[in-house]
Amino acid sequence: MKVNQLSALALAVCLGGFAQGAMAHALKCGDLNVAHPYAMPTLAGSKVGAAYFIAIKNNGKEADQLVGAKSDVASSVEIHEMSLDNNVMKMRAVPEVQLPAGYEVTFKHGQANGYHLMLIDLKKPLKQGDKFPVTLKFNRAGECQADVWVEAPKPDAHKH
Ligand SMILES: [Cu+2]
Repeated sequence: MKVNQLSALALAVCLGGFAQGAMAHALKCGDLNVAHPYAMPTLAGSKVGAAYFIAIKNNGKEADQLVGAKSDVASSVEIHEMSLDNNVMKMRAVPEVQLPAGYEVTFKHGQANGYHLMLIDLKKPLKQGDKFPVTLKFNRAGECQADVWVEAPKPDAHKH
C-alpha cells in the first residue's frame, strides 16, 4: 500500500465528526469496557478501512495493553496512531496501546493524537448499516470479539 493512499484516508476520516449518544453499544472484556466500536463506510474499490471506538476504559487495578486485532473483513488489522506533524495528519503502525488502570483511552477519529484500527486489504466495501466482528487481543484480558457498526459521521458534529 502506498503512503499517499493512507494519508488521503487519514484526511478523509478526519473530516467528519461523530454524533455520540443516539445509538451506543459497548463491549465488556474482563476489566475493560470498549465503548461503541464503529467504522467509516468505504468507497467501492477502497482497499483500506478504519475502525474506531469512542474509548477503551480500564476499570481494573492493573495496566493492560491492546496488542492486536483481526477480522474476517480484511487480510490484516493494524493498530495505528495518528499524529499531527507540521499540520499534516500522519499515521503509523504501533505494536501496542497502553491502557493504564483507571484510565480511558480514546480511539475517536478526528483527534490530533488518537488511535484507530486499520483494516488492510478489505475483502469488500464497508457499507453504512453493516456490522462485522473484530477480535481484539489484550495482554491481560485476552481476546474479545467486538461488533463493529459501519456508520457515517454526522455533519452537524463537525469539529474542525
Ligand atoms: Cu491508519
